[in-house]
Formats: sequence, C-alpha cells, structure tokens
Amino acid sequence: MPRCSDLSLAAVAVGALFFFLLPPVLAESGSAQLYRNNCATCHGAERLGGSGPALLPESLARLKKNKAEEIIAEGELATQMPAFGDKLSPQDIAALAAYIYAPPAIPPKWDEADIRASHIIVTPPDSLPPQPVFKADPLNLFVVVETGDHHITILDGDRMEPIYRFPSRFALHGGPKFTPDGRFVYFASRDGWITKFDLYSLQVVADIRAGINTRNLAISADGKYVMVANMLPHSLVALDAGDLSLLEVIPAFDKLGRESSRVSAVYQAAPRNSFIVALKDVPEVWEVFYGDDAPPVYSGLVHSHEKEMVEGLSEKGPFPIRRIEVTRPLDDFFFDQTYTHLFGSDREAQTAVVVHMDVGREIGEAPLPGLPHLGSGITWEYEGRAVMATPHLRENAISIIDMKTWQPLTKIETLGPGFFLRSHENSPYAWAGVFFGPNRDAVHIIDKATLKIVKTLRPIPGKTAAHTEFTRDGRYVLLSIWENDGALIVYDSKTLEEVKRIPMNKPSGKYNVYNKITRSEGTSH
Ligand code: DHE
Repeated sequence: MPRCSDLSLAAVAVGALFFFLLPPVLAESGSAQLYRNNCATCHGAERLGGSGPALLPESLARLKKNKAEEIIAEGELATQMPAFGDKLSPQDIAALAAYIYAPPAIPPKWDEADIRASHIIVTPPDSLPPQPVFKADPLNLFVVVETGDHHITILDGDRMEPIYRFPSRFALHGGPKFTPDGRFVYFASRDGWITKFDLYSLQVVADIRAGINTRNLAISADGKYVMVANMLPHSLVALDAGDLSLLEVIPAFDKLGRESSRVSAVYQAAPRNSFIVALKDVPEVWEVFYGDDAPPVYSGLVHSHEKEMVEGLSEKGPFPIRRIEVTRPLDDFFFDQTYTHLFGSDREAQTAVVVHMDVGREIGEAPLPGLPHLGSGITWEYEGRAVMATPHLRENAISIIDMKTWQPLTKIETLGPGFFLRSHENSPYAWAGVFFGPNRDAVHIIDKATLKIVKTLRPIPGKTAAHTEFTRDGRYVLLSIWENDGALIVYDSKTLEEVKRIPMNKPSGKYNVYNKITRSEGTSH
C-alpha cells in the first residue's frame, strides 16, 4: 500500500504534468486574472486605458520590461500609480509585466469609423439660447473638475456659489479649453472622450471619442477647430468646434514616415494662429496651421523663396504640418507670451532646450534637473526682466528662469516637489502647493518681488492642498483640498485670510473663464 507521502508526491507529479500540458490560453488566465483584480479599474478591462494609461505593447514601447516590473512594485512618482510590492509576489509582478507586453487577443483599434460612430449631439447647437440662463458674470465663472466622483461644478466667482453640477466623462485630464468668447468649454477624458459644454444654457452640446488614450486638447484661436492629442492610437484628431464632428485624423509619424509616436500634448499658439504639438517618441516638434488662409508649409527643399517665385512641394490639406527637428523628443513645454520661444524638456534629461519657433531650431540649452513641470510654468516681471517659474516633480524646489537668456536665475527651496503654480497680474504673490511627500498639505506663498516664501499655509493638516486659480480681478484665490471629502477654500489674495469653504469631491483643477481667454500670465495656457 502506498504511503500518504507517496500519494501526494504522485499527485504533485500528475499536477505538474497536467500543468505543462495545459493549452497556453489557460496558462495565461492566471495573469489575466491578476490584471483584472489589480489593474483593470484604472487601466481598463481591455487594457485600453482609463484613469491610467493604456497597457498595450504599443503604448509601452519605450519602457523596458524590467522598469515596468519596478513601477508595478514601487509605484510611479508624479502619477497615481500605487505600489503593489506589498500585495503581489515577485512572480506575480513578473507575470503581470509579461501580460501587459503581450498583444491582446483582439488588437485594439480606434479609426475614423470608430470616431464617427461615437459622435453624439446632445443639444443641437442651433437650439441654444442667445443669453445665459443665470444671473452671474459669465466671464467670472469657474469650471471646477471634481475627479472624486467625476463631476463638473460651475461656480459663480462673485458670490462664490455653485450654480450647476453635472457628471463628466471618467477621469478628465488637463485643463478644459474655452472658445475665445468664453461661452463654450471643452473637456478631454483620459480614455479619449471629448465633451463640449455650453456655459450659457448649462447643457452638454456634443460628445465624441477621439482616441483610446488621450492626453489633452486645444482649441484654435479663431474658435473653429478642436485638436486632440492621442497617446493611443498615435494621432492628432481635428474636430469641428461647432458640433465636434470629425474633420481629420492625422497619424503621428516622423518625417520619413517610418516611426510613429505617441502625442504628448497639443497647445494653442494664439499669436501664431497655429497649434504646437509635443511628440513623445520622435525628435520633432510640430506646428500645425489651420483654416482657409493656412500658410503653405514646405517639407522638402525649396528652390526659391523669392516673393511670388517660391518653388517647392508644400504640405497639402487643411492642417499642414511644419516639422521642427530637435535633438531629442521633448515631452513638456512652456512658451513665452508671444509664442516665439518654446522651452522644452523630456522626462529623463537634466536640461531643457530653447527652440526659436520662427527660426525653427534649437537655440539654447539650460541645466534643469529634478524633472521640471514646465507645463505649469508662469511668468512675471522681476527687477525689470521677465522671468518664468516652474515647479519640479522630483526636487523640493521652484526654479526661476531668466526669459532673456533662458538660464536659471535662482531656486526657491520648498517643503516637497510641486505640480502646479499660479499667480495673477494683480497679485504680488505666486501660490505653489507641495504635491508629493509628507508636506503635501502645505502651500507656499512666494513674493514675486523678492522671490522669497513669505508664508506657508496648511489649510487642513494632513490633507493634500493643491492647484489654485484667481478670480478675474485677482482679488480672491481658490485653493483645492484634493480629497474626496475635500473643498475649495477661498482666500483674500492680499491679506491671505480665508474667506469661505465650499465642499467638493476631490476638486482637481479649477479654471476662471476670463483668465483663460485672456491668457493671463499667471495661469496655465
Ligand atoms: Fe497632468 C495638465 C501631462 C499626471 C493633473 N498634464 C497636464 C498637461 C500635460 C500633462 C501635458 C497640460 C495639458 C493641458 O492642460 O492642456 N500629467 C501629465 C503627465 O505627463 C503626467 C505626469 C503623467 C500622466 O499620467 O499623464 C500627468 N496630471 C497628472 C496627474 O497624476 C494629475 C495630478 C491627476 C490627474 O488628474 O491625472 C494631473 N494635469 C493635471 C491637471 C492639469 C494637467 C489638473 C491641468 C492643470 C492646469 O491648471 O491647467
């Protein structure tokens, strides 16, 4: 009679044999289940992205697999990716990494037909009333994105009272963008939905899914076009700003048409009547023109530049692309007020480069370690010169850059890395929240005349305080308590005294219509 231990040994042997005979699809289901249990909520059941990025081989092309394992184990700085090292074994983490680098059984696609099929007109544009349906200054409204329960609140910036609240798409990201008259606002969700909302009648006008994983959107200076930056598929998508119907999908390929790139962001360059585009994987910056009088863009050699004698092949189509070659892909941009200079960085380098947008090439470089967040940069006059200030995502500092030389002037030490920075023409102060680490409940108030921190607020100890925005006259500042049981705290911008608290569900960003449409130097563009 076999002994008990012999029996279990036999069982193990049969089990092991059975395991090796399993068809690959069943062997894979363990990692698929791991994915479903740990990742799907943020990255989407089909790995197409949600609040987190898409986890498909295409979107992970520039990340080594061992780095991905490290991120799963330790989380990722400057994102909402948590650490799983305490919850999952190293084997599980390796299995998850292998799973996300393998192509899904059904390849993801989102083409013109998918975009068109997703288009919804909620309120026909010609049925909208001519006047606001509320009594409040429409240019002093705040659009508040509440990411806690995916809602938008429209706030009257004079009475500091919400006037309307409605559900948004899941996980909005980036600043909402306004038409030049401030009447309409557009939102982008991380999973590609673009929504147009009428601030006069307080109704959604239209909705369309422009991509699988979207970074942000921009609206043209004439208010006619919406341009969407997609990480997946690798494309820019041009929409009609009226009803959001699809105009064109522009695949993001390098100039030889060989390598495609994720699109990091698209910005409106109003003084140039163009969009400027950041590409994550190819060393090019794009300037995209639009409209009937878009200038010709010559992509190859031009025989003659003489007036009326120009000979050369020009880009065709309503959105001609001017390609500016740079030494490495640039991910994050800051522009001077005239959009003549672009100050750009990638996520790894220790420097930022200056691109002259008229000349179309890099003209300088500045040391800027510590992962600057140039997109949050703001400008002001300091001792007779224009300076820009940028927080760092990996350094306890705010860098001040001289915008004539584009070299660092000084560094202001902070209690932790920051994400957002704000000021206003009428305010002597810049507001800088600490976003990461034990002091993320602190907000520094910087005197723009001395570049010194004059006060550090801790509105609710232990609760993240981040992202500020001023009223149109700069008299009050609204600060987010970035928690589910959070709030907007209103401060007098001169006395720095608290005036009011308005409960909100994780209010991430808030945007003042007037400051946005006038491109205030103290706010993001
Ligand atoms: Fe953002 C703006 C990129 C992670 C909240 N973020 C932007 C913009 C870019 C950008 C390019 C400017 C676009 C615009 O406004 O049109 N963000 C990135 C990243 O590369 C990064 C680090 C990684 C990623 O996952 O995309 C990143 N961002 C985050 C977050 O984790 C934040 C804190 C929370 C969230 O909602 O995802 C976040 N980003 C924001 C906000 C803005 C933003 C609130 C608009 C700021 C403004 O005041 O205009």
